[in-house]
Amino acid sequence: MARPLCLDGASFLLSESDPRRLAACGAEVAFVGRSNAGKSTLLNALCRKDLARVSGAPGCTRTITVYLAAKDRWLVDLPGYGFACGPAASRAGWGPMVEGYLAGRPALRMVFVLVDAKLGPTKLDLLMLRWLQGENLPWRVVATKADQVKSSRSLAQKLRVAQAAGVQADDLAWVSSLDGIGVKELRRDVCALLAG
Ligand SMILES: Nc1nc2c(ncn2[C@@H]2O[C@H](COP(=O)(O)OP(=O)(O)OP(=O)(O)O)[C@@H](O)[C@H]2O)c(=O)[nH]1
Ligand SMILES: [Mg+2]
Repeated sequence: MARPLCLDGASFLLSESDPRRLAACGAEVAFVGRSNAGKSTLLNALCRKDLARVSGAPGCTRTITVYLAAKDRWLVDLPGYGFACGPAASRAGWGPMVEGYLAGRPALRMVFVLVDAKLGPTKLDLLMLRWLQGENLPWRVVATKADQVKSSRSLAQKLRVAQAAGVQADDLAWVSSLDGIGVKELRRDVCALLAG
């Protein structure tokens, strides 16, 4: 019997700036969001190891970075949007790179859109959600850095973020890579999406 998929064995596969050069794979999930939202840190928390480079200075992940969760199963860390640093040429390349990737992957099973739990979705986050809906892609909102919301406020803030993002509170993943809130549940969901 095949072993259940587990992210602990994940490893770096490749880094690419041109989505057209990516090979096909059996199943993949992607992580997108503002620069500094915590995408790379969340991937590390999900895989329980330091796979992805975490930025001290935002805008660190500038290419599509693919990690192999299992044979033919990809975890994809996308460059962040909305941070005005880096050469203008690389900022201008963000749209074609990320949108080209997202729109061109038939095996893409979920796009996790990371938003800041304390701030809620920004205008750019809402634009991304609207774009994903327009493209008919599967997406889910993940509120990150939940440790920065006081526990006494977390229920009310979760409702506020869900409402601002236009989703049901039950559908909003509420996570902190720092103290592990919600990471186990999200890991289980990611494994289920990639399995089969
Ligand atoms: N408090 C707290 N800080 C976090 C959490 N996740 C990430 N951070 C911090 O947020 C900063 C950005 O994290 P990254 O994971 O590099 O963010 P990113 O979305 O990959 O950023 P780009 O690669 O620039 O798009 C780092 O200083 C992290 O330590 C979290 O759950 N809680
Ligand atoms: Mg990153």
